[in-house]
Amino acid sequence: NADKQYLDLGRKILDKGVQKGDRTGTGTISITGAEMRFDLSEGFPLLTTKRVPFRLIASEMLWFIKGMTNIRYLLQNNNNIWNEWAFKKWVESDEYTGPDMTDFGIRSQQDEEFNKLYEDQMDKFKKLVLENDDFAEKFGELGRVYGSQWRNAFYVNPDTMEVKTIDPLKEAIQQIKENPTSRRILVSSWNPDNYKGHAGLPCCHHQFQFIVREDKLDLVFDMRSNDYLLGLPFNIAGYALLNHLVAHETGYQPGEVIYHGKDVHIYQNHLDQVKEQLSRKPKILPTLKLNLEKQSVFDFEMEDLTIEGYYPHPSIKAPVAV
Ligand code: DHF
Ligand code: TMP
Repeated sequence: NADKQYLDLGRKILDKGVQKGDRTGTGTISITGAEMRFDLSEGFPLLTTKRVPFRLIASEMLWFIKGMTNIRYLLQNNNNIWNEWAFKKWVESDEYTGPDMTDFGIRSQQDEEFNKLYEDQMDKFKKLVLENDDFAEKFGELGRVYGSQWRNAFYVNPDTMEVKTIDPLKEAIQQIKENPTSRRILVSSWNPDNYKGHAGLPCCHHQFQFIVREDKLDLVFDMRSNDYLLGLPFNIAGYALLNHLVAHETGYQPGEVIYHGKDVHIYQNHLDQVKEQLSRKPKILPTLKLNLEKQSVFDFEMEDLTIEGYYPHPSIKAPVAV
């Protein structure tokens, strides 16, 4: 069961994890290395021990699949999960003239007065991204995040030093169709220059691989760094959705989704929420319905994806570390 594995991992982090500072200044409890396996024939792994918003997971996944890296599409779908990382670029730029937003992530949690200023600026930011094309192009853009790595990667030909582009997701799907025994069907989003800040946030789920097993398609995904409470439930369901879509196009049954976590952590300000979730009993998993009239992974839109039979425990609110 998906929830059971997820909760067991949470217990393990609380039990065995070490306290660790982190980039965001929040502090975490962290373990190194974890695996979970989700057999998609047992149901769609959208956790039931808290409500996980499928609509946000689906629009984020379509955003990746369509090769987009600008948050405008997400905002058009009422999806706010990437706002902070685009906002950060704006408030750190010369063009920003509002009140100082240094460390807005932490300060908005600690200082109510500041939080009001922050929310005003964030509203203004969202409106600009939605309504002003020039602004959106400049500040809605997250750079070389998933969409560009999946659909528009580039590499240098070592002999000529010529730069070439490639569509890794399309290539991977092609390989599944033409060369199903291949052990090289892999899409990677990690670039050696990630330290130089070309991505709004260097990719956390940084590679995935498809493996055909008899009549089934498995997907293994790797996460260099994983926020147990907020990110992980999205990541599991997101990759399960991707595997369903690719299996549908290539004519396989969706098999297993296998998770490999590396630095898997619980933020210090998520401990109460995690304990609340650990006290809950898993319920039956929902099912995913695809619009079967669509063939290609690249043609799916939000209205083609529905979740049925989802009766989760209530949602659990928690602040995201920026
Ligand atoms: N940074 C950190 N520190 N943790 C993350 O999980 C994370 N994830 C990112 C970008 N940066 C990150 C992209 N994915 C939420 C979930 C996934 C996600 C970003 C944010 C989140 O806040 N989820 C809330 C609901 C949000 C809403 O309803 O708008 C949740 O309760 O699941
Ligand atoms: P880092 O770049 O310092 O590792 O911070 C990234 C944080 O975001 C880290 O807590 C992991 C989390 N994260 C997820 O868990 N899942 C995701 O899909 C994304 C984008 C981020």
